[in-house]
Amino acid sequence: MSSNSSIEILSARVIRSTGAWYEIIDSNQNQYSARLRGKFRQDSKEITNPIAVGDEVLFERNEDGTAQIIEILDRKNFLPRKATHGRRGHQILISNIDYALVVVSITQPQYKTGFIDRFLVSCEAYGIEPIIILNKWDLSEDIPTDEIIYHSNHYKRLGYKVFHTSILKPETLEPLVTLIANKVSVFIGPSGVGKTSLLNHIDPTLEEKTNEISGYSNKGKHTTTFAKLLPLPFGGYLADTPGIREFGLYNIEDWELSLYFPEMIEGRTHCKFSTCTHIHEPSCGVIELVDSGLIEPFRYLSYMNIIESLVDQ
Ligand SMILES: Nc1nc2c(ncn2[C@@H]2O[C@H](COP(=O)(O)OP(=O)(O)OP(=O)(O)O)[C@@H](O)[C@H]2O)c(=O)[nH]1
Ligand SMILES: [Mg+2]
Ligand SMILES: [Zn+2]
Repeated sequence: MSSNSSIEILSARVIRSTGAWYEIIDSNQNQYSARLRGKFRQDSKEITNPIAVGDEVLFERNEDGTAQIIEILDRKNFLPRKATHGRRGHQILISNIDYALVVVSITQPQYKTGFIDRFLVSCEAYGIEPIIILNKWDLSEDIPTDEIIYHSNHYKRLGYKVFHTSILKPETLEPLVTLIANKVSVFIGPSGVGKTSLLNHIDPTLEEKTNEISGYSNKGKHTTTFAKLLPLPFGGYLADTPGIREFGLYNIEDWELSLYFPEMIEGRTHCKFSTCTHIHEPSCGVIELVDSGLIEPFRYLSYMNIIESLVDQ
């Protein structure tokens, strides 16, 4: 019906940011280079990048084939990271995520449950479903696996999906592919665990497109983004990120932390104090569960370590 396409308002997703320009893709897979409309104002002083990878936006087409972003739709969630170059506030690493794929390796480097738990807490706090990927499973022949399987089963009992993968065994990637089809997923996890390798094995055509990500982390300006969404051949998007040790936990009070440990949710309702931190308080429902063995010691240890790091912030 519209006779003048230049005033048509369309919607798209931001898949990449390079300073003033954004790459956006619409539902018909048309890609545009886009800029923010001049008079667009940033409402939040806390967030240093106004548009993030993953954002859904409304745009107009310009006559030269580029696009102008006129509105950012509400984000359903986002993962933050501290702003770089000593700036205050935080940047949005990526937004509107269905799954955070928390990748660790069973060896080389050996995972630490403390790291996994920090990632899980961050995801819980930011409203993103975390998926645990224990990678390099081909190396399990060389190492004892009892403890690894114990951890894996425990995370499953807590309600998390856990995948055992190896890039050398393509069949181990199939369940993961089924899960992420038509979803927006992001790999997070420490360096060297195999995030980029997994991505390349999930879709070999992505290899070239990810190369430009490496080396970003410490260079570039604060406007450089750290993630790019790659359209998957079977639908959906996947983003790689360079090794991230952890996400800062912003605006979380110590008494709130137990909300992000699924096994503490019920126990904390029996604490004497509503702001109980479950460390030293009397009549604590969570400590009772720890004492009776219903909360795993390794999980409670992670809890205590995270509480301590909150105090430092
Ligand atoms: N044996 C084995 N090696 C793997 C597997 N996955 C990845 N690797 C190797 O692990 C090393 C690191 O892999 P990357 O994919 O670069 O790791 P990354 O998580 O992307 O690391 P950063 O980009 O630094 O965050 C490479 O030498 C890979 O070949 C696996 O399933 N089994
Ligand atoms: Mg990588
Ligand atoms: Zn308590």
